[in-house]
Amino acid sequence: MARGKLILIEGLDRTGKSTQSEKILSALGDEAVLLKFPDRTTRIGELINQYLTDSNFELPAQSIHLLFSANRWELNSEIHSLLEAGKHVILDRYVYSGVAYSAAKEIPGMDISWCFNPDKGLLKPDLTLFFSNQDSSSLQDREGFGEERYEKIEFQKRVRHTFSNVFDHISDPNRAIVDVSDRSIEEVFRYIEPLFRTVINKDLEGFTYF
Ligand code: NYM
Ligand code: MG
Repeated sequence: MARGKLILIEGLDRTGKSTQSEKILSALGDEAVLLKFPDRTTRIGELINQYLTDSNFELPAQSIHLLFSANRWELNSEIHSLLEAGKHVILDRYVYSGVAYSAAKEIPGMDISWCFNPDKGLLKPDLTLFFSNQDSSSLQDREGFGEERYEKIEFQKRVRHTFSNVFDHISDPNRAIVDVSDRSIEEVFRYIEPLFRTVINKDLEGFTYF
């Protein structure tokens, strides 16, 4: 049986990642499963959720970084099994968010290379779509923006910049940038559908790893 494909939707906060991930899932039906990182339902995920939603719950930047990575590792073998069973796995955020949000804190010693290290060896997606908008100022208008840690315009600007450095650091020919500015949900979906369908129809053997 052909293995399933690993499709990653990445990007800044509130660029429509979750909406499009759901639309890909509906388009693929029961051939696919959708997983979201952080997965807040595990014990590690509960800690991450607490860190994101409770400003009184502090952790060293290194510790929360390693928890986000640990959260990916705890699902790695499940993702592997799903792909081997022929299911396509759609990921809503993954390694690139992990590196970009932490490195954007600009903590001495926590550079991109340090941040990437604990994720080395994780399954590498067959396709990564990076959702980007022209600038972060419209974020202020998005419902709910500002409720969680990291949802601040200044920080988002740094994350945007850091993502592009992360992409320079981690080479990947199977990555595309999707500019979502001024595009409706349907327009974005029409743009990405041929991209993920092409990957799904490919006959790939074996896996690649970060
Ligand atoms: N985030 C997400 C990280 O800082 N590191 C990671 O490894 C991942 C996967 O968590 N602002 C940040 C990005 C988001 C926040 O994600 C919660 P979401 O998709 O808004 O639930
Ligand atoms: Mg969010």
